[in-house]
Amino acid sequence: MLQGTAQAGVNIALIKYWGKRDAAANLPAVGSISLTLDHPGTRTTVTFDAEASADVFELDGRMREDTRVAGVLDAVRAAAGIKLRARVTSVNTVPTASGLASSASGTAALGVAAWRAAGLPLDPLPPALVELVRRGSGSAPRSLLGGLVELDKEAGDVRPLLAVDAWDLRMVIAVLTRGPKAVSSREGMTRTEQTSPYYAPWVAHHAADLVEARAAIAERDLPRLGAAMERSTYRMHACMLAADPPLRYWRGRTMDVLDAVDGLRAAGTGAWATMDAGPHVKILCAADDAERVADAIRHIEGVHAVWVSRPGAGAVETEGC
Ligand code: 2P0
Repeated sequence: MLQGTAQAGVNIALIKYWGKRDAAANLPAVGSISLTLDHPGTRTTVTFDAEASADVFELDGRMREDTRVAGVLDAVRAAAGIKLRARVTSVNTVPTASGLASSASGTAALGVAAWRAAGLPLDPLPPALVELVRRGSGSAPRSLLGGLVELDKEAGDVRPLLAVDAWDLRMVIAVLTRGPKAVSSREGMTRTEQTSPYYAPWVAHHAADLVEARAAIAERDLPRLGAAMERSTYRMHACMLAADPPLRYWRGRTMDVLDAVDGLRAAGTGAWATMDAGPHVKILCAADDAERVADAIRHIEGVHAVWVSRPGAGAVETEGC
């Protein structure tokens, strides 16, 4: 019996990925820059078992069918030259498929657990592992690394921009729903690519946002990084809103939290918002401002929970569940 367990944190994109240049290889049309968080994310155990006749996948105590899990397991089996079927047991600490980056932490944890279960080495980070994780979920390779991370659109690989403890940032997350989103990111991207007249301009302008964010990170310039993050966010959502039918992941309460962030900034607190394929608002700020930011949004109607996260480490092999 071959077994591995891994833990991966969620990552939040500051400069957004939306759209693919090669759907079959799941290669992105644009690069992205993200912050991996210390939020526990997903913990997964993979057991390749000679007794097992089929792969089985249990998420949060319930059996699931998931072609992406099968794809990751097949790729690991091919890399390791094994044919054994696997039992996969996974625990998610963020709501699944809700726009809180559970697919990134889930796929990264699965990839590392399966890789180690098959006895393959993790250090240095193998390109084949990055690729199979990216094929599972385009945002997931970013959770393999800690701190600020860039995913390159050409090769689809990842590189660290700034280590976990190099910049004491916080991400304050307003959790606005518990349920899954109506349209998956994958389906939403396809619809945007095929129907949004703003998709081509989104791709064309994207490189400048990456340049700006890299420069801001190099200088530890939070207002500059926050502004670049908000621009990338609103451009991505404008492009989605122009799809046919429109993709609108926001709720009224999303706007209420965004108003509160604008209010904080007008009153002199450095706080910048981002949203993904879901209604939740993630607010980037300095460590010293995190409690003030959390207090400003905690009592807004419809805010289920507020998490304050620090920069976190990349996916790691850990003890069994
Ligand atoms: C991101 N998102 O950069 C962007 C911003 C959502 C909005 O990456 O199709 O679940 O598996 O590559 O990774 C969500 O996309 O999509 C995502 P696939 P994934 O974080």
